[in-house]
Amino acid sequence: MSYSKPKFQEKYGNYINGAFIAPVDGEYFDNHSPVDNSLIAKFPRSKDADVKNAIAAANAAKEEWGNTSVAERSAILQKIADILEEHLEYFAQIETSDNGKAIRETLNADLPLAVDHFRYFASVIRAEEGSASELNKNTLSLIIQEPLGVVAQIIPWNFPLLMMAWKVAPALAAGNCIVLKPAEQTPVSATIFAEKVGHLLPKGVFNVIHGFGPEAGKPLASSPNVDKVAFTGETTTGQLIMQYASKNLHPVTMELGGKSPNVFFNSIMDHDDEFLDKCIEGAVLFALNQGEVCTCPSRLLIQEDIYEAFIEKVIARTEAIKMGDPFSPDTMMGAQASNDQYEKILSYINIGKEEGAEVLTGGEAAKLDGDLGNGFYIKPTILKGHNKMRVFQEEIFGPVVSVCTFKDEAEALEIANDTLYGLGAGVWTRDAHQLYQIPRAIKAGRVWVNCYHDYPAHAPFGGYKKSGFGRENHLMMLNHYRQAKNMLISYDKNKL
Ligand code: TXE
Repeated sequence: MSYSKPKFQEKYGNYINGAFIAPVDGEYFDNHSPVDNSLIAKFPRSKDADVKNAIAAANAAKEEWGNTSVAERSAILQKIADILEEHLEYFAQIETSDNGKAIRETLNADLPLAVDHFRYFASVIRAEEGSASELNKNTLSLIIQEPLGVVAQIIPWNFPLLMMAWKVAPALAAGNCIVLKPAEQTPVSATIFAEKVGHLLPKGVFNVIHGFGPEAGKPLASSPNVDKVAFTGETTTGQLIMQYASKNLHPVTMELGGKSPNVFFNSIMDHDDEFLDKCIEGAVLFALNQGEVCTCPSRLLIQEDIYEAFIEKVIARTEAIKMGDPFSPDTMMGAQASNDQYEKILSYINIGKEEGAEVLTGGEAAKLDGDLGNGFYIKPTILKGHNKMRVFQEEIFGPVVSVCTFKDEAEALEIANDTLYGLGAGVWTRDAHQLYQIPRAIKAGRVWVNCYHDYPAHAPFGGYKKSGFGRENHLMMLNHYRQAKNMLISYDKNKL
């Protein structure tokens, strides 16, 4: 099977009230593919007026949608999953065109996970039961959950379709209407999603607004006419969005940056080659999705007595990563998502060198042949240094891992927790005590033990510290999209 950039329209609209609509002031921006910097299509450069129209459509739809039965909503979510699955290869090619990631990842991870997300929330709402308790023989307390109404959702460019699924599936399942703003770097999959599944939903339930953060994202997050703001992106942007939403006292959920430690204890070298191979793969996962993952294991901590032997294997495995045409099924690493991100990553590699970090492999852009030469490719890079360096402390969001050693458990924990962030972490060990005690002591919302980068829909995901709050995935996400109503019913004939 061969894959390529699909054919696109010259121009797309915002998706409002069940139709594609031109922006009010007629302005568009060009969206380019990071694979070869070729033009994909033009998208609306939306402003306040467009955002208001989308919010009005969502508000007009919320009463009826909020009153649909759980069975109806579940059936629609299942159909959405079916359609995504039916067009899996098409969507995978869209994601590769727009984001630059390798097709083997979009086919095997982004799309199947997105499909499963809709299936999970379709199922979980059918299994829910409410709560009723008799407070005394004449008083019944009933707890029911009601949708919030209209939710604003602002998402990033690293997993455009999957981040959309993480936001849209639980919000619809809980009975909300949505105004979604995709990142300006990756507007395509949300648009094609609306084109393919929009007809399944009543008009106004799902709306997509394109444009830039300050022009389209800000009026959306600031609007008094939405009931919640959900955001995934950079920590400083999250702080701004909280300020906008606070004016209206609107609840927010924030999934923000990370600088995740990946900690390897010496027992991994104990007589088990298969497990050791798994550990090496786990260390090299810093390059997954070109390192553009909020949980990228971007700090590699190795116990000092195995450092030389282990890092040698990690370097060899890193150098075996096949970079190249993202549409080729055997390519493991594709392009960075944008020129801005490419420049930012290279500048961090230079910062690391200036700080005195040693480049163990990579450390520069990758020059590819032909049209790919216009794309944004960076070699997977390992920097050796110490945890006070900026390359250990700041989110690079690229295929760059900073490695250091530790003596013992106490030092491993001190380094692992010496970060502003607390999104993900990895712990690799054969020691039964470390298996439990180390992840228990790491301040992060998700700690993988003897694995990494697994994102099942039914396991909660979210940050500690400056990585945000609220949880995505898992049924606990539903409660971020609804509010509890308590009905206190008296059956007493006389007494108040
Ligand atoms: O992210 P932003 P950017 C990191 C990564 C990257 C850096 C900047 O290191 O280099 O952030 O990337 C919208 N009001 N991450 O600028 O700004 C924006 O349009 C309302 C990590 O792309 O967070 C987009 O839809 N909305 C991260 C979304 O916010 C605003 C994922 C994300 O953009 C806005 C992405 C505003 N004032 C980048 N400004 C992660 N950890 O998941 C921007 N937006």
